[in-house]
Amino acid sequence: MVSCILALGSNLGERAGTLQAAVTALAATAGITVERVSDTAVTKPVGGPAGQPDFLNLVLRVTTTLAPLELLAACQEIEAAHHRTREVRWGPRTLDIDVITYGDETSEDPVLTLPHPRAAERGFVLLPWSWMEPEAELAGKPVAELAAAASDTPGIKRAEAGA
Ligand code: PH2
Ligand code: MG
Ligand code: MG
Repeated sequence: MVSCILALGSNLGERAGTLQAAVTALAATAGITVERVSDTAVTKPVGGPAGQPDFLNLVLRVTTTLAPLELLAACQEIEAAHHRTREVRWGPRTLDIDVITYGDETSEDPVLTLPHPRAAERGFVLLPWSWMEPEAELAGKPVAELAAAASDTPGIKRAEAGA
């Protein structure tokens, strides 16, 4: 069993329903157990085309018996089930599921770099993670401190329950 952080985002369609369905689908996947779900953050888009809608973002603590690339494949299958297409890098999307950490593993593999190469600068990952696990660390640094330093953090709000 390996403990991992996954980050989910949506800024098209029924965002909250999509995220909920994705959590349910991950929990129903053989070899994945969802241990914790963060509160949902309402976040301004970072990068990508101007004028895209706000995201809803959340993070999960999962344990898994899957290998890293199997976990990635399971995430991509669930993205595909939500009609995710990949036309524009960092463009609007119905569902994005990123593997942020896989145990303490580090990898330079461009298919799945571990930890996620931009996670340490992304408030939309770090802040909901710090809400869920105030003591968490990423590559030896407190996630709450990284969140406080991230340039997009000031624009992030906690979604109302049921939003
Ligand atoms: N995902 C990106 C790029 N920019 N911005 C926000 N606020 N939330 C995201 O999930 C996000 C983003 C690439 O996957
Ligand atoms: Mg992403
Ligand atoms: Mg992704």
